[in-house]
Amino acid sequence: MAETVIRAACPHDCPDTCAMLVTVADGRAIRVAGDPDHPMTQGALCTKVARYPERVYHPDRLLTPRKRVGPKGAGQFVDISWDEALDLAATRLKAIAARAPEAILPYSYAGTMGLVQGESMAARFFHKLGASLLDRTICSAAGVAGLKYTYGGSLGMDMEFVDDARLIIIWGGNPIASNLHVWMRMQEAKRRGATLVAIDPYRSLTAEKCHRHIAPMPGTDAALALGVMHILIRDGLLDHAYIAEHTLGFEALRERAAAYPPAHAAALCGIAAEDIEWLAAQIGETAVRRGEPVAIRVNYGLQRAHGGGNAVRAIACLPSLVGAWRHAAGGLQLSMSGFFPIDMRTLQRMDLLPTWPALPRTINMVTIGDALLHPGDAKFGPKIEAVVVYNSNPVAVAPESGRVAAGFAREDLFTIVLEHFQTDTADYADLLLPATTQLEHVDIHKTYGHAYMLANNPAIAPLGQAKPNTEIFRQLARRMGFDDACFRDSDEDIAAQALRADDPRCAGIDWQSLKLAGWQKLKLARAPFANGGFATPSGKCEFYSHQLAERGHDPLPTFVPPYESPYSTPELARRFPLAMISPPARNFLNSTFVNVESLRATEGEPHLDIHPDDAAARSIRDGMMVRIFNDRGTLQARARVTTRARPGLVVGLSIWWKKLAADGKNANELTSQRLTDLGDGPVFYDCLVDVVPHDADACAA
Ligand SMILES: Nc1nc2c(c(=O)[nH]1)N[C@H]1C(S)=C(S)[C@@H](COP(=O)(O)OP(=O)(O)OC[C@H]3O[C@@H](n4cnc5c(=O)[nH]c(N)nc54)[C@H](O)[C@@H]3O)O[C@H]1N2
Ligand SMILES: Nc1nc2c(c(=O)[nH]1)N[C@H]1C(S)=C(S)[C@@H](COP(=O)(O)OP(=O)(O)OC[C@H]3O[C@@H](n4cnc5c(=O)[nH]c(N)nc54)[C@H](O)[C@@H]3O)O[C@H]1N2
Ligand SMILES: [Mo]
Repeated sequence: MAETVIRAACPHDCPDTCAMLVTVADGRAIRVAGDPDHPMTQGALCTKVARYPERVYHPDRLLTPRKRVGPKGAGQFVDISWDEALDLAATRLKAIAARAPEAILPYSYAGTMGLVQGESMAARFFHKLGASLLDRTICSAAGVAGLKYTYGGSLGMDMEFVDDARLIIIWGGNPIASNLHVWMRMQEAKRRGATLVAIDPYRSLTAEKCHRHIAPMPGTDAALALGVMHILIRDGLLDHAYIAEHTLGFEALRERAAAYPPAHAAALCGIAAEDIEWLAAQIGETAVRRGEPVAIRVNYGLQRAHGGGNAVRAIACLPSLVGAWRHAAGGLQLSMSGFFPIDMRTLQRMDLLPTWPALPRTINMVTIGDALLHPGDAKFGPKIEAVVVYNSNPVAVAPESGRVAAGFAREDLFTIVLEHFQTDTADYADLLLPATTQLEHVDIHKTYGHAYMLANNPAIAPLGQAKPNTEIFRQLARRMGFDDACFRDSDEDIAAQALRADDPRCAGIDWQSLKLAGWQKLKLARAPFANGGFATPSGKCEFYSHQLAERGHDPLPTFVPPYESPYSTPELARRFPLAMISPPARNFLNSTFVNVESLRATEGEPHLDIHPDDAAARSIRDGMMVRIFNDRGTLQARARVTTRARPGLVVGLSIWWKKLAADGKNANELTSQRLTDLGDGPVFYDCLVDVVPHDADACAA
């Protein structure tokens, strides 16, 4: 049988955005592989995405529209036709929109990172409707803000060059699980003699393979970075020329760092002062004394606590202090998505808002639980009457899950969910609409971890009656009577609109060329800030930010303690002495893939890693079922007694589908809806708990 190979892109929320080759035989995708020619993908896919066909052809795929028949949350549906489904949706949305369009809320995130199946036709639809706006903060908002006030945007070094770095600091990230292709390059750097350091409260798969692991308590990274600065300044390990030419506010920063002598910083972080001395000496000696490249790979793990924005800001100052930007293999990367010249105005058409340029209210997606349950107050405004969920699974991924589920259980809420599967959120839908996967639709991708644009050509026809998100919103728009020309754009039209053709960074790249080639690199300088040129108002790396001062924030990076910790809330910490984090499991992608049996089998069941001392104090033995709890909820998991978790820390790798866990819950049962210092992001890893053996608990009850 003839096989064809289609050029595609991995759709998932991961910095690697791989170039994929999909082999199709007789209309069926039989294999997905990494493109061997793509300089980042290098022919390798992660275990999850290598199993993408298993997900696409999974027997549980939603293949017809469905209507709820049982109670909310019970997940009982009957099949209906597309006509019936779209009529029902349009009738309900029209009725609400006639009274109060803001009572309708879209809820979406990064189920696909595609610019077409993400916020294009969907955004046009909700803008035309005048629906509430959604602040899409659930992942990176704090870090994005930290970078914006320091560098002027989500900009940084290109990890394609990290092989040549001499010192690599992996700060709050676990690239073996979440950034595999950059890890492969870091391994190459290691072979060439680079020193690798991990800064992570948990001895992750990555941390155990680094030369040194520093384990601060969660949410304390700003103190660590300020301690490092203190030493660099104290010991004169600075690139004075770079500081003078390309930074703003050094004198003020010097004063700020003076308040963080190593002993003090170390106490805040719960580590030894010697760790901070060692780290500062490594950075200073490599970058300043030897003039060699120092690369810092920051990831989002460290910005999921109260002070997340300031933590990123503090760390982002380090490469400028030592002139690490002078090398292509030096500097810092959290995200480089800001380099991509995307035409958001055309894709999303904000101007379609009936009130334009006045905006409807904005709901922060992190606080969806409270927004659904606390209607009508000053913070949330009018009651939300309808939610349309696509590319997201809020009942599993949003914090304080008990409240999120209670919100979606409201009898007077009309919920539409566009999905591949009957997720925890889909169980609460009134109307469940089957969406296509990446193998079945067109898309175009920018990335946040490298500088390549990618095309996704469809490899197979849609399964069953599944439709692309775009087509669902297109047909809904027609039924709502929206007749602007943009609602007739095909997916290819939208893909062709995505890049700003006039931008020199896209020279030679357009949809036509991309479709054929699969991927093309933006035209960027190899070392983006070697000669300054930051995107801030001053054009410099802003140690001191006038914009932050104007907004009433501390203009200098500072240590903002966690909401929940022994020094910020001693009383709470006596009741709940352990800090819980719930970072990504290697075989899941957020809550995606949890229902793929082979991948779930590798993760086993929900675990909680706990240090032997903390376990002994609670009579917890390895393999025991434990109960984890705080004032927000309770959760069960199987204990793994291990020094991977530092003392005082427990770790539950995530994000499990609640209904696939024995107790129907996941880590978000315990997390809070509070927001970060900058960017209004979530604080998933700012969460005190206690743990007891499950059986003892049953006896006590
Ligand atoms: N396999 C897999 N890959 C993924 C994902 C997934 O779910 N699974 N998720 C994707 C998504 S949405 C994102 S946003 C990215 C990045 O997602 P991130 O959440 O950054 O995940 P990781 O790179 O796994 O790194 C998180 C690491 O930070 C550590 N950490 C937690 N709190 C702190 C802290 O306060 N300080 C410090 N220094 N470290 C801390 C954790 O122990 C963990 O090892 O990964 C993407 N890639
Ligand atoms: N406790 C805890 N909670 C967390 C985190 C954590 O580390 N710990 N991480 C947070 C982070 S970083 C993030 S980014 C969020 C992730 O939150 P989400 O973006 O909601 O991610 P997923 O859980 O992967 O859910 C995406 C859903 O979109 C669906 N989907 C995929 N493609 C399509 C499509 O083309 N059309 C439609 N209609 N649906 C599609 C998938 O089937 C999947 O169910 O979770 C956050 N929540
Ligand atoms: Mo994320």
